[in-house]
Amino acid sequence: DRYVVAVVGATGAVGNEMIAVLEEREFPVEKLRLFASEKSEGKTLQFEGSEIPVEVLNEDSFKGIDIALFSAGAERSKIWAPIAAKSGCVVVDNSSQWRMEPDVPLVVPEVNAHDLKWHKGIIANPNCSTIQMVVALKPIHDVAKIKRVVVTTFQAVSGTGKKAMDELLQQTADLLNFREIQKNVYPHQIAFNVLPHIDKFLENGYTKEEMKMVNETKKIMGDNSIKVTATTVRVPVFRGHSESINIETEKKIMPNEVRSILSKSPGIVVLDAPEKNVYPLPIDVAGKDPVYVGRIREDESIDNGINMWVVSDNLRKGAALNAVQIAEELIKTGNR
Ligand code: 11C
Repeated sequence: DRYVVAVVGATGAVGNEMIAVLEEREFPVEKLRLFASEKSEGKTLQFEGSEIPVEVLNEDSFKGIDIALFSAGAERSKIWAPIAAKSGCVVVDNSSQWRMEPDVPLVVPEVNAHDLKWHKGIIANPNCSTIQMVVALKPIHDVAKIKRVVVTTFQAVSGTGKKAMDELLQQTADLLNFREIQKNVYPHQIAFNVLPHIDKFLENGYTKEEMKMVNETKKIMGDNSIKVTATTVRVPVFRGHSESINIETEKKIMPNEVRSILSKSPGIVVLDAPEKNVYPLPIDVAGKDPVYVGRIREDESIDNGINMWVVSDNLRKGAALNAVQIAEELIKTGNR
């Protein structure tokens, strides 16, 4: 069987990656339709050797489309995902719009593919920093039950989108040429700096990004008892989010066992040979699919604790790849 597939938000950083991932994984595409805002009308994008026109959405756009991958922001998803679902299309939505709705599954296939069976037309793709964390947490949770997670992230500017990638490049060039820098995307200079601020601040003093990591983790893992606290930080890296993760478990688990379990788990590559300076780096994982884990060691300050360092390409596993894997799983299990 082949499917009519749409990418909504096709010209964005994630949309571009979705098209590339569909092609690379030889997703059974009968026809690909590409949608973006008016300013991209008239553009074409390459897919499997042909030029596909970029269209603007209207009420009838989804007729005949089987699967739509959305990455056009929460506002557009709010309006268009229900319209798409109503016309019989299954939506995999990369925005934050539907993630915490009780009747919308929030899925990372390695962790909770089983939740796909109760979808009602919309499936949410989690936040990038949450996806790579839960891929690494789940195998540990299954054997030692995680009680609490303390995570600090080091997130690439591509998480914000193309404009932020341009801003990092431009600021770097300007600084090296002794020119004034422009700040449009972030409230502070991002080149040669780190910003402890991702997304909006909330009443509780945390950012939305931090609370996504708290709430989405519980929903994906299907366990509300896991306590999570997060500090999310933007760093001058183009691609690849890094995370320092501290885990407290109910059952004692030693670093060697964690290494052995993770290296057998789907979607994970363990890179952990500190004596040879081997540990995951964003510069090495850009463009790659797995979640990489290293620096696995005991937290000696508590009875049952593990520290680890987790890096993955935020545009691949953190967004486009996870969305395409959801679509593959839907097909495989007959839930499309
Ligand atoms: C970032 N995690 O790196 C964000 C991007 O909820 O899908 C993704 C935001 C989201 O800025």
